[in-house]
Amino acid sequence: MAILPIAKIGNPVLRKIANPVPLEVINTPAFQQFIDDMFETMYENDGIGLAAPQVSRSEQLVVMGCDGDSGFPETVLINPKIVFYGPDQVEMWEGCLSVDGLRGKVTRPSSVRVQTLDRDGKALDFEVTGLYGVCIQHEMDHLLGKVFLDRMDGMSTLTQLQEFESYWKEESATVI
Ligand code: GNR
Ligand code: NI
Repeated sequence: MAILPIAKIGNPVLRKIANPVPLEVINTPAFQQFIDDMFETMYENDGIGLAAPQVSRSEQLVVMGCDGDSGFPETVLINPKIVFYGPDQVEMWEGCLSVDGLRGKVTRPSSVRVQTLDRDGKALDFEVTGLYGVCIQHEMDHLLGKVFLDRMDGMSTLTQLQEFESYWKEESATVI
């Protein structure tokens, strides 16, 4: 197991389009170890999701997981695609391990249908809503070279963490 260094905004790897993972790679010990390292790195940094470009690997791999009321199960996405966006929108405060100390409000579709491979290379097709849906969209944006700042309507809700705790945590629908 290993905790991997997180690429921060300004690192060009965060702006690249990630490469698909070749099917024959998924079941190799090295790739399975990398998935475990991604989970360890995500938990060490108190994140609820982590995309491979954030650890400087430009590959279409995401790990996610969140305990608690609005939480969701541990999830691995390999070569994921969003095949349907629901009609409704949801606004949520977002943060990013690659954008230290900032929060901002982002409006996104409230439900998405995802087709992906899991960590065994098995095809999955499911629909997600709530924090799970928002997090999936945030992570899949990383595979496109996008961060949540790019998805904000403007910079007027951009907030330093300390000010977020003072002024916005209560009204925030989610736990970051
Ligand atoms: O830990 C994270 N919290 C979070 C909160 C709201 C919306 C998205 C996220 S993802 C983020 C971890 C991260 O940067 N993943 O790429
Ligand atoms: Ni992020």
